[in-house]
Amino acid sequence: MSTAGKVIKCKAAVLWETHKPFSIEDIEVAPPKAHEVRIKMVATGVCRSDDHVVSGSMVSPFPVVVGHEGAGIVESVGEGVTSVKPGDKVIPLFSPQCGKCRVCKHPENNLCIKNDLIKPRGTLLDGTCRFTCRGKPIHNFLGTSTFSQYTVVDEIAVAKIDGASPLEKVCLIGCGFTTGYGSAVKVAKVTPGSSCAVFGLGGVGLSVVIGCKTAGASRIIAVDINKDKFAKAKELGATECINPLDYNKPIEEVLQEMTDGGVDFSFEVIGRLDTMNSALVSCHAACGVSVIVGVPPNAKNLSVNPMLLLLGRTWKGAIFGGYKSKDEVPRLVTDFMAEKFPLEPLITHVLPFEEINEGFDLLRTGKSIRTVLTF
Ligand code: PAD
Ligand code: ZN
Ligand code: ZN
Repeated sequence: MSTAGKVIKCKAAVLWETHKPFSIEDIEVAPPKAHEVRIKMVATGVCRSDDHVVSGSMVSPFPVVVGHEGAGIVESVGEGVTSVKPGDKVIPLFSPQCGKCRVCKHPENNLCIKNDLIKPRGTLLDGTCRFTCRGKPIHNFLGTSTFSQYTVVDEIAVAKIDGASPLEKVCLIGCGFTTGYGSAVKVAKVTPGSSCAVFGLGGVGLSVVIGCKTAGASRIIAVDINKDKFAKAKELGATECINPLDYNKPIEEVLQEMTDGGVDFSFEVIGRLDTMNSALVSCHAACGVSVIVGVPPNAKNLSVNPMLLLLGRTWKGAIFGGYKSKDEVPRLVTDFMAEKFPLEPLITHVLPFEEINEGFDLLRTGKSIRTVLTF
């Protein structure tokens, strides 16, 4: 029996407040309104950005259904939807692409003004949510909310992908992989023969490593305080792995000494102010480029000596690897299917959705790279 046009009762992981576990609840998911799409989720990755909401370092209205690295199948569409239809395999886009705003029209940039990242409303574009639980409206997260058996997204925040793609793998293209890979190949524009330093070897940092290798970097120095991450980093292309805890001087000095004054490209993929500074200083003073990928703690400032930039360094950052999501996500899925890059090494754990709290424990204790939750 078709569920189109009806309220769907299903399970979702609701976060009622910060610093609390996810609570698997029975929720109602309203049908999609005009220009919206309701998706049956099949798989979703656990990303540190979701945990930033739990810890309060990323601001979101509560209660909320988080999750933003998912893949699923369209269940029904609202009026006026033309780019996807029921039965299509899709990836929700936490960084949407309206195609009409100043940024969407800019050839190089990607943070569409319709995003819900900068001043989070916790709603869809029309200012309301489609989730209710125990009679209360539940907020959206980044317009995606993938920690639910069903979710509703705006049409500008969903990409149709290859019907043959394995959703329990390509869900990583919804955030971690694309963010890291694009930060190397598209944002930094890593060049053949160059030297790179990657700070933080989680799912996103290791995807930066894959991007640096694809771009032909000759030295990829992986930096992490958890040495258990080094084997995977080497497998994916790191040429050296260093642990800041093994040195009695700042890691930026170690990197400068290792690379004749500093690397060509450095990446901060942790989300800490001190490592953002270290990554900046570890790239070459005159010709280095440093990219911020990690999400910094809310409302915290970094004090930087302008001399660090005056000498010629470039300091930049990007959301979602600089990719225009609706255009590029289907292409990245096609590239994965053509074996242009791997996703499997990033997936260390697969758990049933109901074990979401175990998935977050694995992330917090540094035991996982990516945990994929399946519905
Ligand atoms: P993760 O927690 O899996 O990986 C972080 C890694 O950093 C771990 O291996 C840690 O051991 C390591 N680490 C922690 N502290 C230090 C330190 N002081 N020095 C060196 N290494 C350290 O996270 P992730 O890979 O899922 O995400 C990484 C960051 O990227 C995080 O801040 C997340 O919010 C951000 C992110 N940004 C975007 C974007 O669009 N810019 C998208 C997705 C994630
Ligand atoms: Zn736009
Ligand atoms: Zn993410």
